[in-house]
Amino acid sequence: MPIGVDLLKPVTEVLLDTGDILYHEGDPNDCAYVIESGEILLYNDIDGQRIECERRGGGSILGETSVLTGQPRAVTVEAISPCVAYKISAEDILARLDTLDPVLRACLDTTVDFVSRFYSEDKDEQTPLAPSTLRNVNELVKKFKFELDIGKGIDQGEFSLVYQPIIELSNNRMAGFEALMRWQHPILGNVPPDRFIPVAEEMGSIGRLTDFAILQACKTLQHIQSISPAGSNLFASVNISGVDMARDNFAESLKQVLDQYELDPTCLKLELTETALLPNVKNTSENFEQIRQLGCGISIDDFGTGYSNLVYLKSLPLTAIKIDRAFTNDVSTNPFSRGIIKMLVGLGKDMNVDIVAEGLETPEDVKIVHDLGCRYAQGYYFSTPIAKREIIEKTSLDLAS
Ligand code: G
Ligand code: G
Ligand code: MN
Repeated sequence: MPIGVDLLKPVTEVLLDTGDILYHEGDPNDCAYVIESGEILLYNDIDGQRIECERRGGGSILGETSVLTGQPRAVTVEAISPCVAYKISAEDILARLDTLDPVLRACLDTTVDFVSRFYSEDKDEQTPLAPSTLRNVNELVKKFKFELDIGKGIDQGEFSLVYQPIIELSNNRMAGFEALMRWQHPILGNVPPDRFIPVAEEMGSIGRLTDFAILQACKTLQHIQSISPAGSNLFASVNISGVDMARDNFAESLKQVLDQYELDPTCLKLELTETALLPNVKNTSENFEQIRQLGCGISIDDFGTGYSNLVYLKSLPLTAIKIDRAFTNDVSTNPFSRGIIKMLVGLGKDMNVDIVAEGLETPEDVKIVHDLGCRYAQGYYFSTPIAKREIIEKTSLDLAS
């Protein structure tokens, strides 16, 4: 389960030259380091004599023992070749530790105890090289790099939103739009959200991405509403992560953006993908309650896939269910898909929740989901996701007709 993003401190990159001291024996511990490349030497200074403990290279973690034992640094650490490392705060490590499976936690605690005793014993003179303890270091380093790139990308304007119209089937008009994030990476080019959102959720930058999406979507909505009074009923749907719901004052920050753009809160809908398990913390239920009190909508996205869970329907204050395209793309040939949609429409009526059919590509599919009773529809048949300028043009044409 992801850790609440407010608990995660940003990862920072540390570059060392040969001879640089990372920390001294006896220093307080406040972080650990994952070494990507280069080599460092761990040593003690005993009565002016340097006693070397061990060398560590790429794929090692460093400084973890004092973080885990809560003791000051047991050794001095010096770079013996140029190093690239990533710094992780002690708080972050301890928060991650709290999420561990209890059996693994016991293994770790026992090992820490063992290692502490090992460090207190006399050493060989030949300074052995410790094995890399992180088998997944490449994967981990890739994530760190990606996370740093996301942070840089936000600062440098590499992220943008595109907008996909959502149609009210009773009158075939645009009722709102879904904001979808795009990332133009300077080297990798266009990186799809399926690749960067999971990393941002795991590493902590999701909060900044969500804030960006909410701000930009509200700005676009205000722009459209200011052009045409008929646009005042249009809504913007923004995808958020389960992790966002665990953030301190997330609902309060939404209110500030809505106030800033003078938007009616009912015009903002948050789409929550049910594949992301909701962190079960106090903040989550408070945020849900406050967001509903504020008047914003809350939709369950991609319903019917992933960790599909009817308990969510029962326990969350939802305003809409978006049926995943897995059930709409074969609706004309598969009676099972039609049955599921029919069931969800019935459930929606009982629960007073709107049903949105996603991923519609043909007029036949649109007719079927309309006949089955879905209120809203979205998909390439109506429009692919389009740029801000285009959605503004499209809405002014649609509203004028
Ligand atoms: O637009 P595209 O099909 O590439 O989107 C793929 C997935 O990424 C979708 O499931 C969508 O919900 C998710 N996604 C797109 N934009 C955002 C965003 O701004 N925030 C979050 N959390 N998810 C997004
Ligand atoms: O998971 P979510 O519903 O947020 O995903 C939205 C994504 O689905 C968008 O990135 C969009 O590109 C994609 N999408 C929207 N309409 C269609 C469609 O009609 N067919 C297919 N295959 N994908 C679609
Ligand atoms: Mn969505």
